[in-house]
Amino acid sequence: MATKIIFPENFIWGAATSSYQIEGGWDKHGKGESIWDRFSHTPGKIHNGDTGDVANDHYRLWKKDIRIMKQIGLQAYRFSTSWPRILPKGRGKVNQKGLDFYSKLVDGLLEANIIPFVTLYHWDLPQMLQDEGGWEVRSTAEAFVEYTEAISKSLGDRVKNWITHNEPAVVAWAGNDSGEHAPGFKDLAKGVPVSHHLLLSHGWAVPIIRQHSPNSEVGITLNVGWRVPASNSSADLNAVREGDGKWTRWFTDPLYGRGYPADVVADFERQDTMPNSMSFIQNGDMKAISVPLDFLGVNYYNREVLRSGASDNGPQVVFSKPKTPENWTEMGWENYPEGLTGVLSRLYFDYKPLKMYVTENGASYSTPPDENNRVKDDLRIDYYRTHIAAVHRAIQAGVPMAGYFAWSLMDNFEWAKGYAQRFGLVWVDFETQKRILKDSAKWYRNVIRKNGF
Ligand code: IFM
Repeated sequence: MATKIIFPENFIWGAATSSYQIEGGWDKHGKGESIWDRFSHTPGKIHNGDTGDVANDHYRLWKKDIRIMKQIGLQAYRFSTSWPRILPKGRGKVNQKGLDFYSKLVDGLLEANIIPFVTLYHWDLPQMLQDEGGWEVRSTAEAFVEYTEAISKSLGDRVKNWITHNEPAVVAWAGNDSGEHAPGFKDLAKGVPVSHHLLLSHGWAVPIIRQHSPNSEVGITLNVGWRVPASNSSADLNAVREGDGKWTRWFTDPLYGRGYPADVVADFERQDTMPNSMSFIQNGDMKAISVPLDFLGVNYYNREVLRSGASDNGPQVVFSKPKTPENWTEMGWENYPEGLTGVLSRLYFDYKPLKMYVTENGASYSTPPDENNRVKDDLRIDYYRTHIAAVHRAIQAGVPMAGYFAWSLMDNFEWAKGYAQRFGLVWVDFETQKRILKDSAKWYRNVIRKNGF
């Protein structure tokens, strides 16, 4: 007989999205241009020339989307607010219509008995701030404080769960080092100060949120993968140390008061990218960054088995299992649920956050609707089942898990991959904006009902 997996009583079940990936309405009602508008409008940057101009048209269809959340039985919904919708120039005059949109969305969620989890920055920086240097310059962190003021003053009476940043590592390294994301730089020397200013803006924002949103909980969301060496060679072991250092410890260590990890500073210096050796750090910055948090959000998708020396572009991710759809999602990411238990346990026992959420977890499979309009996405169900069980194992090991958010509520704009990758519990026809609950959404509804499976 299958073992029953039942979660703690107050465990929260949700799903997540982000503004640029679903809203559309990119220039509606006074919204300013974001770096993702600019990037997606630049030929050659996004698969198939896709853009987020319309995306899921959620800016118009949000009521329908709340009804869908209700149908799935979601207890919480994690979404992000678009900075240029609220401050079209990044700072200065507030666009009331932008604030009104989120205010109505929050009211709608609360009426539907769904707890809003608001993320302030899920990558859509106002282009005007990018024109002044973007996150590479300190003034962008100062502008983030203005943005935080505006949104937390407006929603702080009703929103009680806040996330400052989503995946600052991806912002820093995919946006400024590999260049795959907006603004598209390929320069580690930019990425390093970008990471610092992201963290600093987080540290400055937390007390502002607490001021305007009493009795709320504030955290940050980090993407943390599970990295293992392809062999016991010192080169492969070092590839894991380096990857973990750059993508995880570079963020977790300063957030938890340990400063930037010395081995990673040395890695960066070896790459000759650190002129004036971290001179962008000013007095008080590290203290601000390590402001105590109420929770840590973790986004987990896959494992990386790393082999060093295979190319000049750093270690290669090697595949040790047959490349079947069960083992590899369509993103080319390994399906490895054990890594989620590992990541959650490691973060908890290393840094002792007060509590933790899985703020994103999910799989890209493009299973289409059949002739009866049914989406039989069994592979996604298997992915969720095994990963949710992995969260449960972390709880049994003593990790204070408070909730789980599926990525994503619905298929959406998957950044540089455009609409080709589908992560949704809900199928979206991007021509007609028709939504269909996939089998995984129905399966998840049962998990929520039973608080487990
Ligand atoms: O779609 C993204 C999301 O915006 C951030 N985390 C990873 C997801 C899948 O790539």
